[in-house]
Amino acid sequence: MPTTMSGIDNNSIAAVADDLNGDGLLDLVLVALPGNSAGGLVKPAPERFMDTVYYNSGAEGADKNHWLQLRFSRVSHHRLDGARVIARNASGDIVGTRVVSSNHSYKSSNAMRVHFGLGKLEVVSVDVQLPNGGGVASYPELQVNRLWDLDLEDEAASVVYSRPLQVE
Ligand SMILES: [Ca+2]
Repeated sequence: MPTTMSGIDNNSIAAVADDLNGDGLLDLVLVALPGNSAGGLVKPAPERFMDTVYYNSGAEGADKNHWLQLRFSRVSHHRLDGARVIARNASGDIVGTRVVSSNHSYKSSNAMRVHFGLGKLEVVSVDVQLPNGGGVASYPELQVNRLWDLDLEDEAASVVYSRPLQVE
């Protein structure tokens, strides 16, 4: 997307995408570190040190689509790191795959949860496959537009928060 459309004009060195305000739209945090590439020889202008947060307004239609966010409990971060999360529709077709990690960008980290953009789907099933033979936990019929907490010990799912589905 051209920066003239997105409004993103920052020369940042690191970025994290996460839903900061719980509306189901991924937001963007850009971290400025201008001295990193100048080797300390050039003194960057003060405004180049400003980090930037871009909240996703959904103005291009993303706010009409459904989403699912998952966080994980009763599992250590050590066991969770690298887990593969697979979302399927009612027919069993894979509609998305994510890998749980706290590190998706250079010099940054993020929460160990996952986000799926799901178009108009209203229900998905999810399998969480832990790395190194750690087992698979399955969660059938998760309603979308919710942040779910998935208990990986008991294979129980509970809603942390939800947003109403958009009616067209
Ligand atoms: Ca958001």
